[in-house]
Amino acid sequence: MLLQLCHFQNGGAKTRVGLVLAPTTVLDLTAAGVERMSSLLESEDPVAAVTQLANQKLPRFSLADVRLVSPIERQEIWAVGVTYLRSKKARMEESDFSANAYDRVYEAARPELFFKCFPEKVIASGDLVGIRKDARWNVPEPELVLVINSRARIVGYSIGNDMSARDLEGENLLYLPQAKIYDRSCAIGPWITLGGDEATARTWKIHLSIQRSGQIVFQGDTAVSQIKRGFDELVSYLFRSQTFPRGAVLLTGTGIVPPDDFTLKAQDIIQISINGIGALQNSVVEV
Ligand code: DO4
Ligand code: MG
Repeated sequence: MLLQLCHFQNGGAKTRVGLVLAPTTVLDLTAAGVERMSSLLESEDPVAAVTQLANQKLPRFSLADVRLVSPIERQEIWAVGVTYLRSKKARMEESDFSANAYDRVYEAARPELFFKCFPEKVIASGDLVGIRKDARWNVPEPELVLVINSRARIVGYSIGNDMSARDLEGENLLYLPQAKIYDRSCAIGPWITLGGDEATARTWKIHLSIQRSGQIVFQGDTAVSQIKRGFDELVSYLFRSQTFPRGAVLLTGTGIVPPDDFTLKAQDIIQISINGIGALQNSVVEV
């Protein structure tokens, strides 16, 4: 059974932990004493812990009446690149002198892992996602997110947008951090889904649509099954010679690439959905 854990605010500034009871209700787990989502993610059996809490009589709210907040608490945000053939081809086309690097990393044993941001920089579903003012080719990267606890165990999944400035990335590989890390460059949400194993996640499909002035200006699809590397392989490289006492989240790469003449504009609305999880929606602002 899949369970969806969210962070929400109900009028006040306090962020509460909730269990989403599909399709429209949130059960308030903070009323049962859960102050941090990580206490559940770090437990021996997160699904059993949440199921036990859900059996209590707890306050319920309508999803429409609460504000969803980023589901990431204190985990570092990492990403992996060039995990889909589509991404490798796009990267090779956008870059003159780095093309060979992308070709090599796609085939290499060691994946391309990069630091994306600290949790304070992650924006929630419904917030504004950023495009860089000093870039001319900005795109969303819709990605499945692995939520990993401090013991390197994948305990959940979410939806991520690894916003990227392709002109900077293509100009010089050394500009990758600037292409990837800036204000509002990472959206994750709307919640964390517990209870799915890798085999289940590999049946999921990812859909991206971008609306401008009420019209869809791009849409595309991919399948999680197209990710070249196993989830355990990715997590084991991330945890090599490195510990994550507060856990980590890992964006698993993009398999949807808009055409080369497409760039995002302020006020575009980006929607990324993964069946089995939900939908992440953000409109775009220049930063
Ligand atoms: O080196 C480029 C990063 C590529 C990336 O973020 C992706 O494939 O998703
Ligand atoms: Mg990416």
